[in-house]
Amino acid sequence: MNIKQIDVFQMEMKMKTPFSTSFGTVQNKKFYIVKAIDESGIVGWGEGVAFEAPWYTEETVETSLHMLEKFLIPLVLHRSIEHPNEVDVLFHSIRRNQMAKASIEEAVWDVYAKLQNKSLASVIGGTRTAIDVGISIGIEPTMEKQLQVIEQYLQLGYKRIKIKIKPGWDVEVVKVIRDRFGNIPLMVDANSAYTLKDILLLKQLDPYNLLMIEQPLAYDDIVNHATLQREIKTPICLDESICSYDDARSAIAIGACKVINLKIGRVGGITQSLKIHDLCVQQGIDLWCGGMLEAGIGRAHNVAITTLSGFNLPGDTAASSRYWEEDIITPEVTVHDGVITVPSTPGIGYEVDESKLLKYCTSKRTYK
Ligand code: OSB
Ligand code: MG
Repeated sequence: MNIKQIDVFQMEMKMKTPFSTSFGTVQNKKFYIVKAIDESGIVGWGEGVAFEAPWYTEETVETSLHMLEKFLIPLVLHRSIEHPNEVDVLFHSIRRNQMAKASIEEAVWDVYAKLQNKSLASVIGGTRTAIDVGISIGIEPTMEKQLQVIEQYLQLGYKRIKIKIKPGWDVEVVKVIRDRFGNIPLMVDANSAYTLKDILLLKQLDPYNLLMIEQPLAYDDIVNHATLQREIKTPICLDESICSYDDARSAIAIGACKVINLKIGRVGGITQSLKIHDLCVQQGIDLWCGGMLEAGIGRAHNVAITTLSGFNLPGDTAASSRYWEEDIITPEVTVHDGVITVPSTPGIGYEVDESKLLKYCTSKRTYK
């Protein structure tokens, strides 16, 4: 491979409904798409998953664009690359900025798979032809609305319900959901809204048989998660705390989590994701693929990574229509009875509809 041109499309797409967590609400989603074109004319796609503001990790759309233009694109452009793993090596001299790195690395993986005429899923060693999915539901303005939304997605067949919690919206909400829906597969995600002082409160979740509690404590605090896990029965899943293979290794070594939510962007790309996947398999840690409210390209990459055998729990990769009036890929990602059928066509397996891409594009830059 030799990437001769990279286009970066800044995008703005309005979500059908706002999505709220303990730290922020997203509706008008700003993000960007990376298009990499190889010397043979093959096109690969990646999606930047940083948000506009740094409430989830430190990256933003603007920091990603800066890193791409000043550092990452120059490292990749016009370089002969045998395998996408080399992109990860090229980026070693650059600290963090995982989402920026992942967006371009994804595009190179897509080119690579298309050059082999194979699906991205098969190129990375994925074996599943269908993946089970759950749904992540934001904090709703009222309990009644929250229950309605849960009911709607249960009827659509989603295999696991995840709700967001924060202080003042936690134990009681779980109790009401259990009373209404019985023993459905249910989990909660705190997005770092608690501290160790809340240990007694978090213990009150134990009787509700939750699949897990996701990221209860600070994003940069693996040690206290280990302390908390010794005190509570509910398995802890880490999201924000795991930004690299070493984070995963450390967290597992000290017992800070029993489950990992993997997001390709948060860990710096597919090569790193594969390493973390293999580590989880080897260490017996449950693994599933999280989401960043992606449009179709990011969603397609999530589908591909989830075909690896270590992804043993339903992820957050819901249907395109859960987020968007129209997505920028054809076909859109669809869910039937809680299952996504994995495409077997080359690369990410979905076509990018460039007219829709341009419809939601607010500015475009070309690097060559
Ligand atoms: O914590 O997993 C999270 C959305 C935005 C930021 C962080 C998170 C989420 C979700 C939704 O839970 C995942 C999705 O449906 O894409
Ligand atoms: Mg989370």
